[in-house]
Parts: sequence; C-alpha cells; structure tokens
Amino acid sequence: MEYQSIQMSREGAIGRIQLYRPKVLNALNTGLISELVQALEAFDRDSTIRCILLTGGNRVFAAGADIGEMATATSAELMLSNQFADWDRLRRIKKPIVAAVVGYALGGGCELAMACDMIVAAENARFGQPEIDLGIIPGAGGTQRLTRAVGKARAMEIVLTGSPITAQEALHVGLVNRVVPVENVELEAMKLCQQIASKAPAAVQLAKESVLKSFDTTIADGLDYEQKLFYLLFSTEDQKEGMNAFVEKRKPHFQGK
Ligand code: CO8
Repeated sequence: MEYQSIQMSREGAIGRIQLYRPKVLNALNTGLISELVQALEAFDRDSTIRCILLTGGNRVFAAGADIGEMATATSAELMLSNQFADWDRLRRIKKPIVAAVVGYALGGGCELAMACDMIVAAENARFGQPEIDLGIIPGAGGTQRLTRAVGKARAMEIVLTGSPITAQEALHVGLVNRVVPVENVELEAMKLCQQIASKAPAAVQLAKESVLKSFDTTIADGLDYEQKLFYLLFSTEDQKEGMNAFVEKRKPHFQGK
C-alpha cells in the first residue's frame, strides 16, 4: 500500500512507522491519522511483527492536529465526520507501541505519544497541550491520559496554561520512560522494542491489555481480570518453554504459540 503522510518499514520483528509531513511539522490531518491506523493494524495482524516503533523522525514528533484543516469547521461537521473513529481504532492495537519523540509533541501530537505504550524522549522534546491558546481543549485524550499519567495538579497546569514541559520534567512526572540525546532516540527506542520482541508474544499482548485495563476498572475487577489472563497463558506452548528453560538453566526460545 502506498502512503502519502507516513512511511512504513520493518527491522526484524519490529514494525517502524514514521509520521511524514515535514513541511508542517507532521501536523496530524485526517489523512495521516487514517494511514497511521491502517499501518498499525497491518502490523498488528502480521504475526512476524512483535513490537511497533512510532517516530516523527529526527526533527519533530508532531505539532498537533492540522489547524488549517480544522479552522473553519463547525461543531456539526466535526461531529458528523466522526474523525475520532480512527483514534478509537488506535487504542485497540494489541501489540506494544513505543514512541520515539524528538522535538515538539504538542496537542494531538502529545495525545498520540500518550496513546502509545511507552515513550523514549530526546533531550529537546517538548510535550504540551496548547489547545487553550486556540480557544479549544484537547480532544484525543489530552485531559484524560495526561491526568492519569502525571496527576491532577500538573495536568491542570499543562492544559490550562498551554505551556509545554521539557523532556526532563516529563521524565520527572512519569510521562516518559527515558530521556536520551537526540541522536540516540531511535536507537534506544529500537532497543526497547527488541527487548519486548524477544518475549513470548501472547504474554506481551495480555500484559499490555491487563495494564491498560487498570485505567478503566476498579481494583477488584482489575485483579479478577488479571487472574483470568494469567490462567489463559498456561494454555500456550511459550509458557511451557519459558518455565522449562528456567528449570533447565537455558535461555527460552519463544515461538508465539
Ligand atoms: N497545523 C498546521 N500547520 C502547522 C501546525 C499545525 N498544528 N504546526 C505547525 N504548522 C506549520 C506552520 O504553519 C508552518 O507552515 P508554513 O511554513 O507554511 O508557514 C510550518 O508548520 C512550520 O511551523 P512554524 O513556522 O510555526 O515553526 P516554528 O518552529 O516557528 O514553531 C511550533 C513551531 C511552536 C510548534 C508552532 O508551529 C506551533 O505553535 N504550532 C501549533 C501547535 C499547536 O497549537 N498544536 C495544537 C493543535 S490543536 C490540536 O492538536 C487538537 C487535537 C485534537 C484531536 C485531534 C483531532 C483530529
């Protein structure tokens, strides 16, 4: 499939997607989001892919939703075009997604990074929700995922002032996993992907599902859910392989079965 606004490639078991609208700092128009979701779903269906890396390249992650596209929209047009349907598909991706963020991750760009499972940030990364300066609020999870990630006080400040935070602050408040020099971001994100890709795929997917479940359930229901997924993994060959390898003092060789 030919894409206009993203680039898709693979390195072994890692699927790589790069946002690619360099002239507008990877502004997320509906075409880009639609292509991104199609690419993610293709990797999700591909049994040889075990982890996905999402990058904006070595200058910027994404400066938000495409303001030009939204500027003259009416409430009815936005509602009836149901543009968040693609964003909803994004959160159904089962394989882990690691975002490699260089430069700005603003508005929808920050929301996209937060919709990923982990974030490796460059020292120059800036995370922010500047929608308030446009007379709107975040619409793709900024008030929800950010608050869960960094707590009410910080989220309120970021959303109400529109001021971005630095990569170091993002690390301090738990929004990102690690901060590395710009030139190492993709390498470090790739290493993280490779580490995950070496694990048993079913365990990885259910681990992701179970962690995400904790965001929208009570602790009691979440614990029940986790137990069911735990039982389920004992029907996989990879569970036998993992435990046999431990007993036999060798490295496990997971086959995704
Ligand atoms: N949309 C459209 N074009 C953009 C965007 C954007 N979000 N950001 C930058 N561009 C364009 C600029 O217009 C400019 O184009 P041109 O060269 O034709 O003038 C080009 O990219 C380069 O940008 P700048 O010259 O402004 O670059 P600077 O380095 O001076 O500044 C900034 C970089 C600070 C990132 C600045 O571009 C900026 O403030 N951008 C807008 C950031 C913003 O407000 N983002 C939030 C958008 S709203 C949003 O994301 C809502 C999400 C809702 C969910 C999604 C629903 C689909």
